[in-house]
Amino acid sequence: MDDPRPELLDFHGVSMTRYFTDNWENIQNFKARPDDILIATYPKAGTTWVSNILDLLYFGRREKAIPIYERVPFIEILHPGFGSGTEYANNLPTSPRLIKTHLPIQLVPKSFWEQNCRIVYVARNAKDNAVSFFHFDRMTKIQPEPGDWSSYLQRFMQGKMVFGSWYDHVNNWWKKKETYTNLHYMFFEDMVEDTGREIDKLCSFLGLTPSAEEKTRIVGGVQFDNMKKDEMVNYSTSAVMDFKISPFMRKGKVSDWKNHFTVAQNEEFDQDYKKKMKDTTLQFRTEV
Ligand code: PPS
Repeated sequence: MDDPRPELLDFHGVSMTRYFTDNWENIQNFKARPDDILIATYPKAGTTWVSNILDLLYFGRREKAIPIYERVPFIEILHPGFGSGTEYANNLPTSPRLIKTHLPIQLVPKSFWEQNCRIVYVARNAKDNAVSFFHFDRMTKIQPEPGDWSSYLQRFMQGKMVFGSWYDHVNNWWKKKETYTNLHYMFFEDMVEDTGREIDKLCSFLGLTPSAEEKTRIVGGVQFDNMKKDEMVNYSTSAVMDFKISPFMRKGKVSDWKNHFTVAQNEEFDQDYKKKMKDTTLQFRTEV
């Protein structure tokens, strides 16, 4: 991709880039179906992991190899390297349709709410999320230049990331759970700790009853090392990522933040975190 990297822009109070706003009319008018399942996350929280799990639960092993970003369209994207998310979603032959979004809750197309669609939200602790996002922005040509780690972390705290503030994102989706029962809120750290247990919870939310054999196959298939090798989920087929800089399936761990945060950065971050998260019951683990 020879296009220059995009600039951050302010979109209804949320930092975005044109790749996620250029198709806005089609996004807002998207017609969700009652059986659609929306996979919602702040970027780098475990979207691909949960997408792969859901795809395997519903459709098993597919005969034809199709990359995850076509199987689970990213509804708000519009870019030559990825196509249009709404078009992919509208042309999905599957039922249910699995659809990915990183949108903060207030920007989600209203038909998902009107149709009372099931939504799986995945959240990841802020420190690891920031580290993962930093490496992703380094290697993904359609993201703004990340700059150095220290300035990146400052911008993370200010919410000047693509898709806005992590703090607002995870909190507003968490609040929604109080009034919208078709929302299953998951944590990346829980998935790392016990993938099988989290798949069981997911299945009970979705009303699925896989056989013990099927479950074992899925739990094994979605382990980090297996997904890292699988070209259909590891994004190695994407033209906009430079794996020489960093792979998409990078480490898949909890606590990698400890290899990035200095003591001073950690103190400043913790102080700021306490202020921003003081009114929520939402709790994250930064180690397991
Ligand atoms: S994206 O671009 O927003 O869709 O990225 P997303 O898929 O949400 O997040 C990518 C991070 O999730 C890690 N990952 C996994 N970790 C453990 N096990 C499995 N199976 C797995 N699949 C994806 C991936 O490695 C990225 O995290 P980091 O910390 O960068 O490794």
